[in-house]
Amino acid sequence: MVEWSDAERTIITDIFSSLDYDDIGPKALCRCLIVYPWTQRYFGGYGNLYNASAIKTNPLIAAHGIKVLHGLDRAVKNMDDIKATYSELSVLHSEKLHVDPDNFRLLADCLSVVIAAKMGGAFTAEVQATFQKFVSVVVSALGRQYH
Ligand code: HEG
Repeated sequence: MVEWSDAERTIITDIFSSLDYDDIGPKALCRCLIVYPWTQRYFGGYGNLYNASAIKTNPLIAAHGIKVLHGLDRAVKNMDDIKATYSELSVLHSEKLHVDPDNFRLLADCLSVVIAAKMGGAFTAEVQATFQKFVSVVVSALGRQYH
């Protein structure tokens, strides 16, 4: 069971309440697809992913990035039971989508980079530590049904 201090809860809630999902979601997913090109294999039906500029202007990718970020919203609202919150989503990624669970970490890291770039100096080491803890719990929960 993961324990969250009041300070950590506040940091996570504050980050997500000021987040522009329509901006950050697409940027994080695009970054993942560009930096780790093997992650493109799951989006074969999304049309043109030929290069970085095609990925960044692909409307299906943008829409999916927004959807993923809204998926994280559920963890923010259920911080004390992220594991159960994601059990169905974990089954979906494992059994239906066959997404290699290593990729959850890669996307989480890209999201951290994008949020850090947006927050600038406000993304202090303390904020980063808390955000890292949050995404680690999410990544672990999403990988849960693979074992
Ligand atoms: Mg996944 C679908 C969330 C990582 C590939 N992902 C979804 C959906 C959500 C979601 C909410 C929609 C589920 C539904 O339709 O019921 N994804 C989500 C989160 C994270 C994540 C929160 C990690 C932070 N996903 C992830 C990664 C890949 C991936 C790393 C591949 C590299 N997701 C993927 C694909 C689909 C979803 C291919 C189906 C898309 C579609 O149906 O068009």
